[in-house]
Amino acid sequence: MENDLRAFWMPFTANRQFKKNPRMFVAADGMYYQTSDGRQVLDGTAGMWCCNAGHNRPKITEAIGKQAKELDYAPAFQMGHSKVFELANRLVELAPEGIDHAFFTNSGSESVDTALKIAIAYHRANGEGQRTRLIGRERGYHGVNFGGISVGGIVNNRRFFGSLLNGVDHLPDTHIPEKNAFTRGQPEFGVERADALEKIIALHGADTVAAVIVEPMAGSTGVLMPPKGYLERLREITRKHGILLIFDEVITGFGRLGSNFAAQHFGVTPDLMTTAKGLTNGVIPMGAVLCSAKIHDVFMTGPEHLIELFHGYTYSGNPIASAAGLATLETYQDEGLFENAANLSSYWEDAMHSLRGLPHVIDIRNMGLIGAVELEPMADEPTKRAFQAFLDAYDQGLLIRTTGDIIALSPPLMINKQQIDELFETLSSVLKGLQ
Ligand code: PXG
Repeated sequence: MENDLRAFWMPFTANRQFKKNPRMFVAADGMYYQTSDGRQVLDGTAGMWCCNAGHNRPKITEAIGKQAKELDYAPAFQMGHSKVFELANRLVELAPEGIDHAFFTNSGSESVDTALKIAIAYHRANGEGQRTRLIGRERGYHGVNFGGISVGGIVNNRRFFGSLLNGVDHLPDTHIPEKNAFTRGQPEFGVERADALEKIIALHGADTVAAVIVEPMAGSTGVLMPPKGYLERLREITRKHGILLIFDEVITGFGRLGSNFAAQHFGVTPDLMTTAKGLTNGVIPMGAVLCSAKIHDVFMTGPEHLIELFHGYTYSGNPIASAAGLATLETYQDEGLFENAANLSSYWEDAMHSLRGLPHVIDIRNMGLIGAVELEPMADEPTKRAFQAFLDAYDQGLLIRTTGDIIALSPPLMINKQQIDELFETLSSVLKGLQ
């Protein structure tokens, strides 16, 4: 077995440990995975925050097969096909008012680097070529390409990879457990952390800053909620200084918080939004950057035969991905999945907070169909306790994600109350058994 598994260098995985004791899925349907040893595992994470409609959804799988037979590939540059235009229109309809255009990519990481490039190029096209600085946030996750890790704030994703992009600065994170532990929804404390932006801007000069990028709710770093008023404050400050605001909605997009996007959930509209994951239910790689007409239109000047933006990918708007995207959005709508997430969010919240008081639990946070349980790290062995919880949960028939000593939950939006009960019964038994 060890030999068979050698060639594949697995991403973000403890390769040697995995290959000694592999965990393999062979099938998936609805809310459940099936393992190679014939067990059903409840999907507590929607794959990796992407299978928002659940697994093996007929509309999506059929659309992919049909499209593959009809038009398998069309060149992405200087050629078109109808589905990608249709999908762009559907996305813009779902987005908040003022977001009018979609640029397609193949992943969240590519969406982030695309958005950062558009922001810098926008200022240049607008006669402000000196605005090149990018501001991210500590503990931010914006994928793994050079732009994304430069504005990102997760130390292990940065420290091994050289000097990264120049001219990047970071806001402080918004995690204040000493004041906000066990908050339901948005925490009370921390709006002043947005004011750090004024200081960063003053340090560099507003006219050198292109964009601020944040996750409206930080997912990968352990589910950190925006404090009340925080996103509004960021919007106010960026607008005042002519700086673009980018929301990285790779996780929060497509119903995760019970609304189309986090922008609508919080009532704050950015200039650009990055998406991926739930766009195609994770079934086919695809991402999209959504932006305002103000940004797009600045590029649409000059001679009409010239390319306006020197950026794009071989698979931007690939026909099969576009068909999968359309079928996914239809499934969300037909089944009322965003509404289901909104309706279940208080049941989910109560279930999350029922874990309070179990061994090692030092914080619980939740919003929409997202939750995190933070565990006290083992002395001298950070991350080990949560990873043990992951292994035990898998053995007991539940898939969870962990980051540091934080357990993150984000089930498919098709989940029902009975499955929520099943999820928390298993998790509670796992937590009770931890060293
Ligand atoms: N931005 C955000 C906010 C993300 O969460 C990316 C960009 C990058 O997307 P791609 O498609 O390039 O992976 C992400 C990805 C986890 C987990 O368990 C989270 C992500 C990916 C894998 C695992 O928290 N987020």
